[in-house]
Amino acid sequence: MMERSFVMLKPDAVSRKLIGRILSRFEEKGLKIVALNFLQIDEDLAKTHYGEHEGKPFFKDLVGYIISAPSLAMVIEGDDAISVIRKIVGATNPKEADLGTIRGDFGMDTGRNIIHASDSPKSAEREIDLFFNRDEMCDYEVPEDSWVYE
Ligand code: 3AN
Repeated sequence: MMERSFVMLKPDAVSRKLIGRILSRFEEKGLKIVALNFLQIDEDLAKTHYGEHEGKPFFKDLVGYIISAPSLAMVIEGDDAISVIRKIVGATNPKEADLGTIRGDFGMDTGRNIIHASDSPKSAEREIDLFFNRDEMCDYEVPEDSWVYE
């Protein structure tokens, strides 16, 4: 099923100049970027985005980390995109994430885990709405699609 997921390269990914290498992984897989926004997230948006973690011991540090430098927010489309992207991203703790995943290859610490990706269709919808207007997403087809999907 065609799905859209919300993905965000966090401040560590941007500041460590990993944007190109990480975006390449999604493009090479056959997924399609349909929206991009480079922004410095403010505290209100960070707290809303991570609302489910409010009250947890790491919440304050998580918000501080997310607002500390620019992030790259995006919407990525593909067949079963939400679960495929979670596999590409890897486990929350980069030390435990499999090598070959983004977190497994680029990270060391849960508090600096490089990237966010929606964990369900419901979160994807909520997160996309939080970061993008409908008219900021592009519907487009490329000839390569017929070489990616049967
Ligand atoms: P994921 O990003 O893999 O879906 P979540 O949703 O459980 O993981 O956590 C959201 C974010 O909160 C993580 N990406 C990480 O930055 C932070 N986080 C989660 N658990 C911890 C923890 N035990 N210590 C520090 N930060 C955490």
